[in-house]
Amino acid sequence: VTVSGKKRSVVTPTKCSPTKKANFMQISPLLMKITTPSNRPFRVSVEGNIGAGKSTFIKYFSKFPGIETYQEPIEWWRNCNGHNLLELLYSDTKKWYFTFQSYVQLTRIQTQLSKPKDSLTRTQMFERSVQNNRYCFLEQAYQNGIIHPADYAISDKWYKQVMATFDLTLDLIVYLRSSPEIVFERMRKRGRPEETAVPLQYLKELHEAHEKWLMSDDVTINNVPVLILDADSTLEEIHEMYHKNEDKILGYD
Ligand code: D5M
Ligand code: MG
Repeated sequence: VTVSGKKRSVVTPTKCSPTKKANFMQISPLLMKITTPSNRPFRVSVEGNIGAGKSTFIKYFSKFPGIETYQEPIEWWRNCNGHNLLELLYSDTKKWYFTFQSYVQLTRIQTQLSKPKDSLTRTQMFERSVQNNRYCFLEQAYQNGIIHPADYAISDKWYKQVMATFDLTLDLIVYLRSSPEIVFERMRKRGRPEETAVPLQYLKELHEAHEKWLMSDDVTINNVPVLILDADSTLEEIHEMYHKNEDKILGYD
């Protein structure tokens, strides 16, 4: 499949049932042929359900030389001119979803457009992405009737305009693929006050949204190579997996 002059890597998906352990999969060798535009660092986003271990992943990679990491700016969402948007979102999801989305998307654009702080920076790593907002969270909210089709249409138009105006492209997506039951337990243990009432059903819907987005062969939904890692594993196994894939993840291969 040719996408804007470059080959897209194809990962053959094996179905991940929410109740079964996700399989660790390797990326296709085609991924190695993808080159980064020379005028900017390699851009990788880390994707996965709530509690999949994105922050742990980013912490692990932040110690490497030549990498800049960007955790989700959750504190900005908790304090937008004094308003806790995350709390509003979970207190009345239908009412606040669109509002939350629009602010989160603005912060993601700001983050993803960050100029490298250092001339030696070879890799920028983001926790989630503008692509995620559009094809994962927004999509599931629309499909599950949480947002009005008019709000969906407006978000889509903004997304298209923003993508046509700025270079927000990614070179790699790392998908921390998990089972909803496992991340549900992790979320409860972590105990973020805003998330106490988040039901397992929501994590199941988010899981499906990640699957539809990242396991799809439809290049209009995703044209970025995806590296899939099993996020249900133990921390020890997970570290080994990270170590094995370091060069790919950092764009050194
Ligand atoms: O994600 C942090 C929290 O923010 C978690 O409750 C999910 C929520 N979140 C993040 N992005 C979105 C969008 N775009 N819509 C709705 N909710 C969102 P965590 O996975 O814990 O790092
Ligand atoms: Mg996080």
